Amino acid sequence: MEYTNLLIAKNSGIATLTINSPRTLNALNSAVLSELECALYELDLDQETKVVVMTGAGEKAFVAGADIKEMSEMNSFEGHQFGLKGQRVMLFIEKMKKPVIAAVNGFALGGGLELALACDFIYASAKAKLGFPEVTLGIMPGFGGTQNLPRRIGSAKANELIFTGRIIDAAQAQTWGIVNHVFAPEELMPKALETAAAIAATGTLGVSYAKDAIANGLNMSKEDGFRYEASLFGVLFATEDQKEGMGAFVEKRKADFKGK
Ligand code: CO8
Repeated sequence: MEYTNLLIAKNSGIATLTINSPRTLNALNSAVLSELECALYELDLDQETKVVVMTGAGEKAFVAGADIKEMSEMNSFEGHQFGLKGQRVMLFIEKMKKPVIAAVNGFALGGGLELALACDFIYASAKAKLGFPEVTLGIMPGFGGTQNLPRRIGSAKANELIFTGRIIDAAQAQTWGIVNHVFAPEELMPKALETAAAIAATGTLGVSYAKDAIANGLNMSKEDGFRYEASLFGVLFATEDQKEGMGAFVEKRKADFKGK
């Protein structure tokens, strides 16, 4: 499918998905959300794609939030529908078989931070700024931020960030555990792609099942999570990749994974 607001580049199993409306700092309007939903669905089905790296176009922003101009005209019903539409995208990222890395190159505010938090982990540029300014607009986070941020960093730090609307820099976000690594701006994409390549070189079925176990296990009791892990672990023994990966180790050669 052709996209107006997204750029997708594929190379060696890695798809780089760039939200491309830099004039509005890549703000998420309904059209961008619809395209994101389609593009992520396509990438999840795409046999060639093993890892997705998501970033924003331009020098300034990853995504500066949901589109305030569009939201300013919404009634309660439309606001609810818009929230559900954004949440569908965020939940889909969690359910994708493939890892999605957020490369936060600038502002990640409101819905932009929610999008980054929906990804499996975040790398940030040293000039990134992150926060939830929703309360300063008379609203609250609505694309999963009240659920994903406390799960990531605990409720006390999440409360402080969400209740104040304060915007923090990349170093603070790393200290708080929102961001895994901070890089010089020109290093961000090379480092994100390097990590993506390391993931793509593995038996990606194992990665996919581990993502499933982690995401679903967080919503279970520990005992149920262990049981769920064991069942996924067992399924991997029915795959060619398990035979290939272990066979290659025993035969002292490089594994040639097929993803099946
Ligand atoms: N929505 C729409 N347009 C935006 C947004 C946005 N979130 N952010 C920036 N823009 C536009 C600006 O209006 C401006 O357009 P124009 O040139 O036509 O005036 C252009 O992008 C450039 O922005 P600035 O001139 O403001 O750039 P600055 O460098 O001066 O400032 C900031 C950068 C600080 C990022 C500033 O643009 C800003 O504060 N933006 C808004 C940030 C924000 O509040 N984000 C949260 C939005 S609310 C949200 O995300 C809710 C998510 C859940 C929704 C659930 C619905 C139910």
